[in-house]
Amino acid sequence: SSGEAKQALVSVSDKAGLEDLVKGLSKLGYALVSTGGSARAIEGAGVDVTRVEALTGFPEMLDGRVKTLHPSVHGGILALRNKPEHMEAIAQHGISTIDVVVVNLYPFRQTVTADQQPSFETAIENIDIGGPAMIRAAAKNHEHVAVVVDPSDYAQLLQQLGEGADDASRTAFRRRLAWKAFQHCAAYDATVSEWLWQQIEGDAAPPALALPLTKAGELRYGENPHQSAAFYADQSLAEAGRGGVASAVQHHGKEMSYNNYLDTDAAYGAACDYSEPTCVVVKHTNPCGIASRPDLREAYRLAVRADPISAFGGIVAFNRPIDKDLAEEIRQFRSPTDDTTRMFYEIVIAPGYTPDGLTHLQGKSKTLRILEAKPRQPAGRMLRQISGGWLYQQADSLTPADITFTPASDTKPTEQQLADLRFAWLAVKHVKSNAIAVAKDQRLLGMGSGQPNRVKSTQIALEKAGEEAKGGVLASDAFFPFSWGDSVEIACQAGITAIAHPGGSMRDQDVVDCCNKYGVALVTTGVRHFRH
Ligand code: 93A
Repeated sequence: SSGEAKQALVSVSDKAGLEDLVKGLSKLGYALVSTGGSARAIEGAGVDVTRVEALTGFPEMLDGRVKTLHPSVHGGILALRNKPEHMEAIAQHGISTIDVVVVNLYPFRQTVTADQQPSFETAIENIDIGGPAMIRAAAKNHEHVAVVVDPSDYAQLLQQLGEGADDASRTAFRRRLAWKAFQHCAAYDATVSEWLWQQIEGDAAPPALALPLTKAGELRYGENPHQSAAFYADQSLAEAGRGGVASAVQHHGKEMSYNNYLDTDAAYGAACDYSEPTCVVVKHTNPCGIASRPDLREAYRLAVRADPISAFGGIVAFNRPIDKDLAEEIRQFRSPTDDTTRMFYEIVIAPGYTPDGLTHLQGKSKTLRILEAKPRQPAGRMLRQISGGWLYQQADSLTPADITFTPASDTKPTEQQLADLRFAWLAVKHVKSNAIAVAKDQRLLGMGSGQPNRVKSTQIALEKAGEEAKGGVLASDAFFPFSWGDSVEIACQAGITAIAHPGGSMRDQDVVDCCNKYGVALVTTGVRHFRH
């Protein structure tokens, strides 16, 4: 603004850091222009401010829907300072340039994810129009305008506008601000559009997807040290309190790695699916030990014993808070295969800790990562990347409570067997396909995972269970492609007394005949739990 004071336009919903910012801008010689609530806050801080109505010669209209949408604002932001025609045009209309734009938007996401659900009309009123218009205009003209959308950038803004900074660093800073500004608007629009789709079609897969993802952390590397990596949080889930492992609090230990996040998500997802007090031990995203017991210490010991070799260096998840006694047990428990060695884990995760439980667990080792997260609810949408795109599906939220276990053989399952089948069925849901789980007395005895051949998964699960398979139950995540000498017969011969599978194979009758031959109880679930 030739000759006159430089102008900064401030219109913020989030007033954090505003006082220091406006005092700093004023000290640097900037004249402040602002909208209603922001202007009142600036006056409150004792700084002079011009109301945007004075600039536009127009009152705020339509309940605030039109506040800043005016050529006096947008001309002042968008004019190219090095183009004489632009400068003449704004001068003709008495518009002066705006050099700094500080805007953050109506808190749409917080509004629609609040515990008290807003009405449709209230949500609509929270869609910011004038704010993004200013942000985008300023970001487009970042060659001449600094645009700030994030209060954590205020300090650096003041520093860059001050005398110390050189032109090259100012230019680079404005470009970075512009990048963030477009990112801010894109995330905002993504949230609005996703909410709108939910109002129309609920959980159905939308025709297009844009997600409000923000980097939540740097990761040292990806699955392997030669792969760079970072971690992005889904803001809409985080703010709705459904952030799961992504929003976990780390109380202790080394930095989380890429593989740590994957494995912890698998472990906690499985643990939180069980309603009884349960411990799950995971290695490489697969549960290798699971046990439910009223006494969590006992659940923990049994979960480790299911496969102590795999549990070593694994992730241990609980669905109940950890107290001092349990912490002590985790700290001292020795390897069931070699009692000179204390068990070592990468991570312990639980929905909470008693104060002395936490102190005790911290004493286990410097490196042990101790996490606390809200009990996980499966997210509505699940996305996975393939080359060239993403796959969308609704989360597999079925639990045994939703499923009817229908007897299919001459021998009917006992109550005890049914309870164990439910337990095993929940286990296979969390094991990579082809998944087979062998369980008895509410604990996993063995599981076979990830084999391309179901017979092989069955053999592995039975081998792990060993002698204990006798009297146990077996669950299969998908139907048995039956032939004699196949999984079902191997299981019957190993002493399994009850089997659950989805059913639906052309060869179902062969499976039934085989179970009848051995007097084994067979139930069908009608649903499967593939996990690829
Ligand atoms: O309703 S709007 O879409 N229409 C506008 O013209 C407008 N100009 C700024 N919302 C508009 N804003 C937004 O008002 C800003 O993005 C900011 O979030 C908020 C600041 O209002 P106040 O200063 O009254 O608290």
